[in-house]
This record gives sequence, structure tokens and C-alpha cells, in this order.
Amino acid sequence: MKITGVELRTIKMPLVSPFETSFGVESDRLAVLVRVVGTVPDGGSRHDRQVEVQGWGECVAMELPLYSSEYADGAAEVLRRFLIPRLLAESEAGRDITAEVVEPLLESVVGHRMAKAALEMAVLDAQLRGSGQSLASYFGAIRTSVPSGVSVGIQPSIHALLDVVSDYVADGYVRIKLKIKPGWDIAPVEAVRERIGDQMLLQVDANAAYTLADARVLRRLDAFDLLLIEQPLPEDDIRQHAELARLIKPPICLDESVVSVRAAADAIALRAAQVINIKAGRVGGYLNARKIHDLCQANGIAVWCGGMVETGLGRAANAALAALPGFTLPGDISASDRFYELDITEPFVLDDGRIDVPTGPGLGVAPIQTILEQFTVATEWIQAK
Ligand code: NPQ
Ligand code: MG
Repeated sequence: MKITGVELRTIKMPLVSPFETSFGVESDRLAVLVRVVGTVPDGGSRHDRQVEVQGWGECVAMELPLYSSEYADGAAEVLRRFLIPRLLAESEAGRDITAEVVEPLLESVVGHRMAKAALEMAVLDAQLRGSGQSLASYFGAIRTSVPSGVSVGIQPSIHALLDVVSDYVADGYVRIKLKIKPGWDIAPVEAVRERIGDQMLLQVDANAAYTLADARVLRRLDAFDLLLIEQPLPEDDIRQHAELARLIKPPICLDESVVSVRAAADAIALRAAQVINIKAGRVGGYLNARKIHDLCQANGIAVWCGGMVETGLGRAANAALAALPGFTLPGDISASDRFYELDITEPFVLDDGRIDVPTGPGLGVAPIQTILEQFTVATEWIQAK
């Protein structure tokens, strides 16, 4: 496509309840959205008529750099100053902008994967709306719905945790994920396992809060038949995850550590991950996310689709990705109402423990303008020359 311009929009959405993890408590979601507008040849017409297309991207960077080094306002700045100008310059120079060329064109900007992913996602949505293809079919999806797990934050008491978990089980979620941290680990996991029974899928996520010196405590989780333990050790510590893997029963799943296709290959080669949580924003986009899926499938490594408290835009794209054959474990693609009273798109609802994969062109969903305006805190238009 030839890009006409790009809109950068920051929205703030209240969460239905505070979401506490080992790195902090979130009560709102501050998110940067990208809308790319461009023209593509009108496939139907004999003359070289152009049709206008547009696409949306969601940046998963949080308000504060607590999960990773990126944060929402910083991502908006990098998009405004470096990433969007580069893409516009290439388009103005006559290059046809497709999702496949976004990462190579932005490679000279180091890092900022979540910001880059948002721009690639918007271009991909616009491109597929132009060709009339759904994101799921573009990926080669094989499912029309995906199993849905839920991420449960740290609660003020075990009693409160059991109430929250029982509600989610009653809602139909097929897998429970508990956030843990030193001092909130053995007791909550034991109580929840006792409450949900032996059959229910249960996993934990430490968000990098432990060290290898905690192996003795982590080994006490062996008793609870966990599906996996997610990111127990620091992000930049692949080697010690391999050591810990030899000391504990549950498979180790990496999240924060897998920031690229190469990092995934390293983790697999070092036996630091038996399972990988794939988040497109964390690895620079959905195209890299699919490459990691393919790599893991070739290496017999199970993957599942992680969540970053996305709005319906990111949720739609995640559902399409999770419909690929190698996604064999339930993801954190929960219903919209896990986090939001009101989503900016048509809400995603749980249907017998599953989330439907959108079938429409591109993401298959788009923001509802009135609701979008309601949550908008800033918006700017960057016009192509
Ligand atoms: C994880 N996601 O798997 C992340 C952590 C996380 C669903 O647990 C706002 C935006 C709040 C992103 C809280 C889940 C968040 C967030 C937690 C991501 O590690
Ligand atoms: Mg995680």
C-alpha cells in the first residue's frame, strides 16, 4: 500500500478490578493504538483505480516499564519520532508497504519491539482488509475457536482468591493461571488445587520474581501437578532457567525472556524452556510470533498465546494466532469482561470455555468510535508528504 498517513491514539480504560502481580498493581490499561490509512490498487477495476484502506494496531506496552523496558508514552514517542517517519519515507519513495517489509525497514531502530509490533499490526490489518482475507486464514489457522484460560492476580487473602477462582471456573474457563511471588506461592497454590480438584488445568506465573536460590521453595510446588511454571527467574537469565528445569517437576515456560525468534532458539537449545508463552508484541509482531510457533513446532515445544490485557483489537489478533496447530495449550485470551466493563470493540465472550476466532477481513473487528472517543486521552495525525 501507499500510506496516506498514520494516527497515534492513547486510550485509558479502567480495569474491572485491580490486577496485582509480582511487579505491581494495575487498575487501568493505558494503551497506544496505531491507525494506518493508505491506498491499494482496486483489484476489481481495469483502470489503475486506488481504493482507500485502513488498519488498527495495538501496542501492548504497559503504562510503566515494569513488565519490560518499554512503556506506553515511550512507545508513542518512538513511533512518532523514528518508526512512522521511516515507514512514510519509504512509502513516499514509492516502496509498496506490506506487513512483510515493516520489520526489515525498521530494523535500524534497535529494540522497541512492542512499538514496532503495533505498526506492523496496523499495516497487516489494512493490507488484509484490502485483499478481503481474514488474519486467521493469513496465518494458516486450523481452528474456528480457541480454549480460554484466565490469569488471576494476587489477592488480599486466600479466601478472596478462592472466591475469584471459583467464579472463573463457574464462567467456564478451562485453565487457571495464578500470579505468584515470594511469600505468596505455596499456600495459595495448595488452596486453589484443593478447591478446583485434580482435573482442572492449573499453572503459575512468577513474572521473574525468584532466583535460583529459591529452588527449594519452588520445588515445593511439585506437589500440585502444575501444567507449567512461567518465568520464575529474571528476563535475561536463560542459562539458570535450564538449571532450575533440572531441579523442579513442572515444565518451565518462558515469557519475558523470549523477545525474539533467536532468543526462542537459544532457550530451546539450552533446554531452558519446555513450553513458550508467545506474545506478538514482545517479539516484534505477529509475523515473528508465527515464526516462533513454527520453530517450536519443529522442536516439539508446546506453545500458548499469552495476554497483555489487550483491548478487543489485540484480543482478535491473538485469537487468530492461537488458532495455529502448534498452540496446544489454553492461552490467556480471556473474555473481554475479564478486564473491561466496556471494550472498544464488540466484546469477546466465553462460549463453553472457548473464544471464537474472528472471520472478517483483517482483524475482523474495529473500534466502536463513540466508545473509542470516550477512552481517548490523546490523538494525533501524522500526514504523509
Ligand atoms: C503475563 N499478562 O503473562 C502478563 C503480565 C501482565 C495476563 O498475566 C496491563 C497491561 C497490566 C499488561 C498485568 C497476564 C498487565 C499486563 C500483567 C501484563 O506475564
Ligand atoms: Mg507471564
